[in-house]
Amino acid sequence: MMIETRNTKDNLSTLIQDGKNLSMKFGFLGLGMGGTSIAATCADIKTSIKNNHHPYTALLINSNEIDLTKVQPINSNTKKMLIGDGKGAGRDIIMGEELYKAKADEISNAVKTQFQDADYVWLVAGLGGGTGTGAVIQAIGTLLNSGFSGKFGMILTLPRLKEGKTVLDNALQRLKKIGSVMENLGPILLVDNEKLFTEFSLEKPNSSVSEYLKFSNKYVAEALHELNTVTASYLPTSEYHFDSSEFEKILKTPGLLHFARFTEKASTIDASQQLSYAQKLKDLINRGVLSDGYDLNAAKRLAVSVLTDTLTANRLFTFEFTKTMEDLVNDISPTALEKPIATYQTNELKGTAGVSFYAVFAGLDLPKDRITEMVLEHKKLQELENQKKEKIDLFAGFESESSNKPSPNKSFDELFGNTENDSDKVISDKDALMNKLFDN
Ligand SMILES: Nc1nc2c(ncn2[C@@H]2O[C@H](COP(=O)(O)OP(=O)(O)OP(=O)(O)O)[C@@H](O)[C@H]2O)c(=O)[nH]1
Ligand SMILES: [Mg+2]
Repeated sequence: MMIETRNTKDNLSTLIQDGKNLSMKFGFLGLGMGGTSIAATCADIKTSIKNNHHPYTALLINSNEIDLTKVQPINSNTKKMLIGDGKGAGRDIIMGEELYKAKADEISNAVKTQFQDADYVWLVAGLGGGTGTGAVIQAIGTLLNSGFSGKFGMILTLPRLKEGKTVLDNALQRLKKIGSVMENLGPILLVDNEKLFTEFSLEKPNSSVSEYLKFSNKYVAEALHELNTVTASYLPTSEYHFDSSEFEKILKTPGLLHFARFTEKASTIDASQQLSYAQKLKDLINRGVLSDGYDLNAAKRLAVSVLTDTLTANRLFTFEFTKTMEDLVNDISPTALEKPIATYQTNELKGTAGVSFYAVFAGLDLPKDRITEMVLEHKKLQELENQKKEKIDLFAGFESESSNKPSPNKSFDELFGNTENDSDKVISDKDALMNKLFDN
């Protein structure tokens, strides 16, 4: 299944992660528990296992001290910052926003220092909580005013449907706000917890949510790093190249960013099977990696890269192959402004690693079906809550046949037994209670 394939450390991904060039030096600004966890994992990526080199860096901001302590970055360049009194924002987005605002100047200075060598910053938040979701708009402001205008994107998680009404409400409020100004911002990479969690739990039914979160964070980090490396490391075999400058354009394209990747064993591949893996690529593009439900027809930009060893490249990258791939992307996104199909080969792979396909789509709208699902779930929960409220009035519509109206002369004690009644407070409480109970 898909997750197995992604998780497998094949030669190719080991090679990609081990000391290749990067298109961009990323910085990660993480907000809240989800945001800091993902940002820390992204910055923990190493380019060379031997040299222990971390090419990225992160600034982790949370209002909950315990949660901030729990995130333990390996990368010693990653910095943490506590906002508020350490008790968290308890799913209150107004509080999350206020706590951030109170430290905005300090954060702004920390951002400038922490990301002075970064080419590009990813603002990371888990949508649904109080801190990350509350602070995300303010943090956009910080980046715009700290020299990162046009040089930042967002990684946002979508909550699972079962996380409850408040979480959905918070997430939808922010998505709506961000969606309305999206055309003026950088790309947004959605990590759909509902989708990934469902796939993960099918794959590993006995695992826990925390195992899932760890897995998904690592998965986001590796996927992003892989894209950043593939675009900078290999020699193209044709005139088309999905290179660093192409990647940079994608990272400047407003709207949703979507991608798919898979690796096929080289031994099972030859040019005559191109239709079958073109179909597989198409299926995986629709299924997506981190999220799905996009209208790919609307993509402004896309790129497909195919990477393999020299031997496989010689028999695979035929004119026919390129044509099949071109037909595929034209079918999926006919109006995209640019759509290079880039094929790469490397001598470093010895014919056993396989063929890796990467497809990236930029400039998409929010995933309609997923947002609709969240809105409907929120509506359903709201209706259930309303019904519950109605139920509180157990005796609504009850009319007594006998006259059992209380005598207004009865004292509180006579009605309710031994209660103090000599203080003003009790008297006014009593009056209020009486009024409420007996509608006097
Ligand atoms: N993929 C992923 N999603 C996460 C992770 N942690 C939390 N989330 C998601 O992020 C949402 C927001 O949760 P948190 O990040 O814990 O919230 P917070 O920003 O700390 O806000 P408060 O705790 O309410 O102040 C959750 O509803 C989850 O859907 C994580 O490690 N990985
Ligand atoms: Mg929290």
